[in-house]
Amino acid sequence: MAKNTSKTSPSDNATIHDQKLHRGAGGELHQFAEDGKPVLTTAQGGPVSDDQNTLRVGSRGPALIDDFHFREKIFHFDHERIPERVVHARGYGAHGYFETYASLAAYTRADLFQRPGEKTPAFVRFSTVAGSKGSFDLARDVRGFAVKIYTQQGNWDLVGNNIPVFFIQDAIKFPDIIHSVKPEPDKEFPQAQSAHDNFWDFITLTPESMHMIMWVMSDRAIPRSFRFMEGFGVHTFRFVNAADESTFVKFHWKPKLGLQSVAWNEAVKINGADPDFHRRDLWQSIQSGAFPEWELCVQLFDQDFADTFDFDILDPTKIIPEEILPVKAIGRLVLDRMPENFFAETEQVAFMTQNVPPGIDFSNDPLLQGRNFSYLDTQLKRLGGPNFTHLPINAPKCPFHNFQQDGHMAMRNPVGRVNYQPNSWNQGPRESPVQGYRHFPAEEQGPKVRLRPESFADHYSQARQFYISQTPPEQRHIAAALIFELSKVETPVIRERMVSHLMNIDETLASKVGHALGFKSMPKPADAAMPTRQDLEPSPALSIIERGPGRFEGRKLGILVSDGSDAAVFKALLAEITEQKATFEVIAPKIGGVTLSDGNWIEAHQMIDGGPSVLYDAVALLPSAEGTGDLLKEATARDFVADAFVHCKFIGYVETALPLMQKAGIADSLDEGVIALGAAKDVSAFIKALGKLRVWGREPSVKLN
Ligand code: HDE
Repeated sequence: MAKNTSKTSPSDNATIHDQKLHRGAGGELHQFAEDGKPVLTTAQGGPVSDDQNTLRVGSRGPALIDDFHFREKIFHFDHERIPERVVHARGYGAHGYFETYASLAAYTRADLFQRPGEKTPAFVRFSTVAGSKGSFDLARDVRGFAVKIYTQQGNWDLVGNNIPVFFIQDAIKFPDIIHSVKPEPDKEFPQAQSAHDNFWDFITLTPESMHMIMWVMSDRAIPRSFRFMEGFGVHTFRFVNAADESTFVKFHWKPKLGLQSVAWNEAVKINGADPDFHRRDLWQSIQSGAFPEWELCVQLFDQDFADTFDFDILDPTKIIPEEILPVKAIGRLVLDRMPENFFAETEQVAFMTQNVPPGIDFSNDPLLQGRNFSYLDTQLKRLGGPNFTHLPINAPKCPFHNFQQDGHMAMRNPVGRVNYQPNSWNQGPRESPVQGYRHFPAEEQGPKVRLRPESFADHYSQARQFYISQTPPEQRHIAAALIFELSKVETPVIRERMVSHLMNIDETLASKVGHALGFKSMPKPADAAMPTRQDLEPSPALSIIERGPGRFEGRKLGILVSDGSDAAVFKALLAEITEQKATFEVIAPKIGGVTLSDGNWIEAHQMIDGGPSVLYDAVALLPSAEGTGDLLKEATARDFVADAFVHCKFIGYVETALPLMQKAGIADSLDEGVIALGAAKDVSAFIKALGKLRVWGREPSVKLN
């Protein structure tokens, strides 16, 4: 037989004689190759002799169909993909726990809310909505914030978003809004973008979307990290206590590290520099032991409040401002473990709004009710059969018993004779009117109609309230986002239609946008079913900047160094950063690192081309005089400095870096955010200033927007 020249595995010359056979305690046969590694097997368990070459006639002859190993290997590979989620395809998950603060027995009989300090396992999946699974993280988009809590009374899925309202009031419009934002069907682009005609066409023909549009055009849609964003259950739910009394509830997740977003110009560049920016951030923080945390807060209210509140509490395009109905923290969610396998856990996790334990119930929000009906279909389609609850990530962690059986991939199968009830054999589980789920016995009556309630008709007042609740930089960002998005709309009438809606929200905003789009004259305000209320007070709770952390914890400093960088300043920076529970990366001309002024070598995390300043919350420029001379010639080094300045970041610098700052065009416009690190003692002042995160006062002068 011809000598085999294409083998590459270390077991090249292994023969059956080289293998060691061991029998396990249960009599199972463990086979080890010569190097001590287990023998590769087929899925059927058969040992494989050659994984490098298909079976063929002679070394150059045709392949043979009796190569069952090849057939099985390729067959399995060909089926590795399951359909991606039709929405929220790109996502990233983590495990953790929910900890209850105090008993909520007065409001709900849900078991997880009864005992202070009790921890319940949880899994969270964050996502973008529009892009496909391989799209980039920093699309302008809503973020999904889906939480599965494995309670002792079954799984509770709170499938929320990072924005507390939605585009539409009725689930029947969901395919339309989603079709409109997804790539246009003939071109199959744009990917993960709302800046195109179909989206804005649908939006401008759907005034109920205006409140949500203001949120999506705000910085909420470009979060800096999953760790720095809020989550919302969106709909009104019910808590139901042991006496079957109902209290309405809205759920909010509040991040411990405060809110933070990036600038749009930054988002665009991050997508190029690191399309996995949010994933990497979550991975790195959990792996390093900095576990992200949110408080679960509730707004609780009764029917009287619902009857007197300005808007219909069933309308998912409305919020209840926190200033009117304060939130109460009832527990915390901590994420402390990454999945071992992305596919098994994050990709196969199946969230369903209808998963609620006894004590949590639904309101008649028509969007929620449509969702309760819809999510089961999506799981069947994606996971391929009715047994998706057998997957470990979806299985309850409490005892469970039922007579469901068979179906594709059944992993749990009934044992014994009885698979029905009632039965005379005194076997199997029984229903329990006391412990089982009891729906709140709401009384309902009325004609069967397809009708939107009149109480849902005000589409502009809360859009306006959101806008006037923003700080000036945030208002500028909303205007800039609208201008950018509409500039990508090719059909002028759609642009005009949007500005006519803005006229009902805020005339100054409308004229700013109209002017920037080059309108010769302003359109008339859109016809409105109800006039915009001018009396709603601003709600500071809606501003990200107002809700900033005031500290640098959990943020990342980028430190630009070269050979000969001042070792004392570098060490002082590291000490302060660690003290703040923040992180840092060293960016150097070469990935191999640099030698500091004291002769010590330090490793680089990034080479300058791979570590642009958009990846950091603030930067420190520490190159030596000689290092600066070299960096001056590098476009990426100049961009590093110029971008940090334009993105309104804090910049610390040593004097030797000044020529680089000069070359980047910032040396003549230094402001309070550009801080000299003359000596190690200046470092404290610099790090303290970082808590403000950005120098928004700089923004108008750099014309970021
Ligand atoms: Fe979803 N949504 N949705 N949705 N949704 C899905 O379920 C749907 C809505 C949300 O990380 C799908 O498993 C309908 C609002 C999140 O796996 C699908 C309607 C909110 C996730 C589906 C809505 C959400 C989904 C696709 C209109 C915020 C990701 C894959 C009535 C409160 C969950 C899947 C994850 C996923 C249907 C509206 C949040 C198709 C019909 C409003 C966070 O079933």
